[in-house]
Amino acid sequence: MSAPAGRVRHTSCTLCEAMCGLEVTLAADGTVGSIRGHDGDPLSRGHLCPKAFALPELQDDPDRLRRPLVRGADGELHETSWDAAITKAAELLGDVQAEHGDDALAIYLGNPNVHSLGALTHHPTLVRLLRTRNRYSATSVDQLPHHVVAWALYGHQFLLPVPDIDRTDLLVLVGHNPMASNGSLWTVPDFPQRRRELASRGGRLVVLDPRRTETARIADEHHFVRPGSDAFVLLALVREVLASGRARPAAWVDGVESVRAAVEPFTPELAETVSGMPAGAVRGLAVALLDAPSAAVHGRMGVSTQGAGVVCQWAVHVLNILTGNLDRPGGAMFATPAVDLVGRGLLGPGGFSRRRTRVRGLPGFGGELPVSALAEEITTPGKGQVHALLTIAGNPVSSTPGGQHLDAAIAALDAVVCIDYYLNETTRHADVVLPPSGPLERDHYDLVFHLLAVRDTARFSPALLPKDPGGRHDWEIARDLGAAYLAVRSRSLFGRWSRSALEATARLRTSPTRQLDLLLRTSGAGLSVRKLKQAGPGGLDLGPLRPRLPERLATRDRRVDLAVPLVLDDLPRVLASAERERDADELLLVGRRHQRDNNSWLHNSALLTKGRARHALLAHPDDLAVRGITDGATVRVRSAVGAVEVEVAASEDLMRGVVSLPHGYGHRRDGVRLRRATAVPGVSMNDLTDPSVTEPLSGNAVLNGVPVTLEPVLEPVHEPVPEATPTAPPA
Ligand SMILES: Nc1nc2c(c(=O)[nH]1)N[C@H]1C(S)=C(S)[C@@H](COP(=O)(O)OP(=O)(O)OC[C@H]3O[C@@H](n4cnc5c(=O)[nH]c(N)nc54)[C@H](O)[C@@H]3O)O[C@H]1N2
Ligand SMILES: Nc1nc2c(c(=O)[nH]1)N[C@H]1C(S)=C(S)[C@@H](COP(=O)(O)OP(=O)(O)OC[C@H]3O[C@@H](n4cnc5c(=O)[nH]c(N)nc54)[C@H](O)[C@@H]3O)O[C@H]1N2
Ligand code: SF4
Ligand SMILES: [Mo]
Repeated sequence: MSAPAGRVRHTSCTLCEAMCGLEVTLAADGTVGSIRGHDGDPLSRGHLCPKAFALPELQDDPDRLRRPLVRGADGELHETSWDAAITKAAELLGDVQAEHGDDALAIYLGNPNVHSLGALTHHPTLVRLLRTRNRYSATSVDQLPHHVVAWALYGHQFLLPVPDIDRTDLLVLVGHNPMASNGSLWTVPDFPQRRRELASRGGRLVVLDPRRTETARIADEHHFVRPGSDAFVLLALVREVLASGRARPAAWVDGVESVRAAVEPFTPELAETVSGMPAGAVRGLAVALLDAPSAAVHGRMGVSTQGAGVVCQWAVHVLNILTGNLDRPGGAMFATPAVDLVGRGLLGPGGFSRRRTRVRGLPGFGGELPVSALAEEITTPGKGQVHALLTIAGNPVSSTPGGQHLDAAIAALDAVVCIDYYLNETTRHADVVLPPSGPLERDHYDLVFHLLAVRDTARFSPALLPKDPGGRHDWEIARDLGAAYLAVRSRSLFGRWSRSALEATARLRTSPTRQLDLLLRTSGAGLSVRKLKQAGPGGLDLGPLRPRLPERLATRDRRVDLAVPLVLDDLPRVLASAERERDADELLLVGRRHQRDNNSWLHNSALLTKGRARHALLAHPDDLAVRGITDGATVRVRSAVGAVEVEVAASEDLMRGVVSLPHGYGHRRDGVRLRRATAVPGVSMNDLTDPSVTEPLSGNAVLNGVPVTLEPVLEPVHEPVPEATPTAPPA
C-alpha cells in the first residue's frame, strides 16, 4: 500500500498486558518508519518498552507464515490455498471425532488469544462448535489460582482487583517482576515511572522474591523467600494483622473468626523457618500494612504457579480485605470497564465442574481442564482418549510442564491443526497450519485488559496496516473453519445440527468490530466504535478507579465470606509441608522473564535478541563452588522428569539454594531445525517441570520451586586434551 511519507498513526501494542498506546510514523512505502509511545494516551502516558520495536520486525519477518501449510504425502509441509487447507483441517478434526467421539479432539488456546479482539469474539464460539470437553489453555500454566479465589470470594472468576498504584502508600509485590514483565493481572503501563511517583509521594515498595529481581532492586525493601514457602509468610501476615486487634474488614465481610482460628498455627517464627524471611520482618510488614493510609498487596506468577497457589492468592486477598484496603483508593480496586463482560454476564463466573480429567482426575474449572494432564490424555488408551489436537496461538510443548513428553505425544496423534503464524515447537507437528494476519493488520479493542487496568479508559485502534491481500484474520479463519467443520460433520450426523450451531455460525460471520460496536451500543453509556474513534487515538479517559463494593460483588448475598472451605481445609496440608525433608543436594528451580523476551515467541526479532545471551541458568556462587562448578561452565540440570545441559552464570542475586531459568527457550528439538533464525536456542525450562505435580486445589501447573540437582558436564574423553596449563589452587 502507499501512504504519504511521515504520516502519523496510532495503535495499541498487544504484546503484553500493559496495552500501551503507540504513535507510529509510516514511511512512504507504507511500512512502519518509527514507533514511539503516544504521550496523549490517558493510560500509558507515552510509555513503551523495547518489545514494541519488534512489531515492525514481526510484520516483515520472512519466517512469519502468510499462507496455509498442509502436510503432503512426502511428510513435508507445503503451501496450499486457503480453501484446500481449511477443508483439510475440518476433515481431519471431524473424522477423528466421528471415529472416536467428540472428546477425542483436544483444543489448546494460548496466551495471545487474550490480546486479540477477533480471537476473543470468535475463538470461544469456534471452540463450542467443536463440541469437545477436552479444552485446555495457558490459564492452567499461569493464573488459574487467581480465578479460583476470585470466584470463591467475589462470585466471579474475573472480579480481580488491582493495586491502585497511582494513589497507594504501600505496594507489596509477591512473586512478581513488573520491571521485566510490565505487570500482570494488573494493566499498569509505565510501571517504572509510576513507581517513581509512588516514591515521590513518600510511598514504599516491598518485594518478596527468591531472586533480587529488577523490581527488587528498585524496592525500598526486598526479602528473599524460599520458593514455594510464601503461604507461610502470607498466612503469618494474616495472623499478625488479626492478632493486632486493628483489622478493619468492611461491613460486607464474613468469616473473620474462622480465619483467625485457621491461621493460628502460622506464626512469624514458623514463616522464618520455612521461608527464610526473618520473623521480625514479617511482623514489621504486618504493622506497615496496618499503619499505611492505604496499601495494596499483589501476588503473581511466583505465587500462583507453585505448590500452594490457591492458598497464597487467597491470603493476598484476605490481607487486602482485613487491612481495609480492598475497594478503597490506594488499595486493591476493581476497574469499571466500558464494555463490562463481567457485569453483563458475557464471561462465565467460573466454578468447578463435575467433569475431571479422564486419567488422573484433575479438576475442571471454568469449562477447562488443567493442561498438565494433556500428554497422558493423549497417550493413555481407552474411551475418551485424545487422538487430535487443535492449537490456537499457543505452544504447549514449550510452555507446559514435561514439554518433551508432550512433544512426543503430539507427534503420535492422528491429526494436528494449528492456527498460528509461526512454526514453533508445537506447530511443527501440524498436519495443517492456518496463519492469521499480524497484530498491526487488525482492529483492536482490549476486551480483557480494561478489566484489570489501573485507570478506566476505552480505546479503539483501527488496523494500522491493510491485511496482506491473500491473508485472513484469526476471526475469518474461525468463521471458515467453523463452516467447513459443520459441513463435514453434517455428512456423518445428518440432521443433528441444533439451533445453537446455526446461531454460532451467524456469530462467526459477524466481524469483531461489529460485535464490539454492538457491545458498546448496549453498554448503557451511549458508546459506539464511531464515538471511540471520535474521542481520538487515546480513546476515552473515564478516570481513576472508583469504589465498587458491595454492588459489584457477584455472590448471591452480595457479601464476601473469607472462610472459603476449599482453602481452610487445605491449611493442615500446608502446615504439614513445613516438615518436608530436603535432599541435601537439592536446589529449587524458579523461572524468570526478561524485558526483551516474550514467552516462547519473538525470538526471531534481531532487535530483541541482540546483546548478551539471556538463557543461562543463574545460581548463587556458593552453590556452584560446593559443587565444583565454575561460572560459565555447562552444567547438567536434572529434575524428576528430565535433564538439560545449559551454561551457568553465577549471581549473588539469587537466594542460596535457588537456581533460575527463563521459560520459552529450547528452540530446537530432536535435531529438527526450526525455520526461525533464533540465534540462541537455549533449553526449555519445561523439560524439567513435572506435569504430575500440580497445585492441589486448582490443578494449576507447578512451575516454580521445582527440585533439581546440578552437576558439571565433563568433557568427553575422546576430545583432544589441551596442553596442561598451571592453575592456581582454589582459594
Ligand atoms: N516454566 C514456565 N512455563 C511457563 C511460564 C513460566 O513462567 N515458566 N509461563 C506461562 C505463562 S504465564 C504463559 S501465558 C504461557 C504461554 O504459553 P503459550 O500461550 O502456549 O505460548 P506462547 O509462547 O505465548 O506462544 C504463542 C504462540 O501464538 C502465536 N501467536 C501470536 N500472536 C498470534 C495471533 O494473533 N494469532 C494466532 N493465531 N497466533 C498468534 C505465536 O506465533 C506463538 O507461536 O507459558 C507458560 N509457561
Ligand atoms: N518481557 C516480558 N513480559 C511479559 C512476558 C514475557 O514473557 N516477557 N509474559 C507475560 C505473561 S504471559 C505473564 S503471565 C506475565 C508474568 O509476569 P510476572 O508475574 O512478573 O512473571 P515472572 O517474571 O515469571 O515473575 C515471577 C517472579 O516470581 C519469582 N518466584 C518464583 N518462585 C517464587 C516463589 O515461590 N515465591 C515468590 N515470592 N516468588 C517466586 C521469580 O523469581 C520471578 O521474579 O508477564 C507478561 N509480560
Ligand atoms: S509494555 Fe511493551 S510490550 Fe507491553 S504493551 Fe507496552 S510497549 Fe507493548
Ligand atoms: Mo501468562
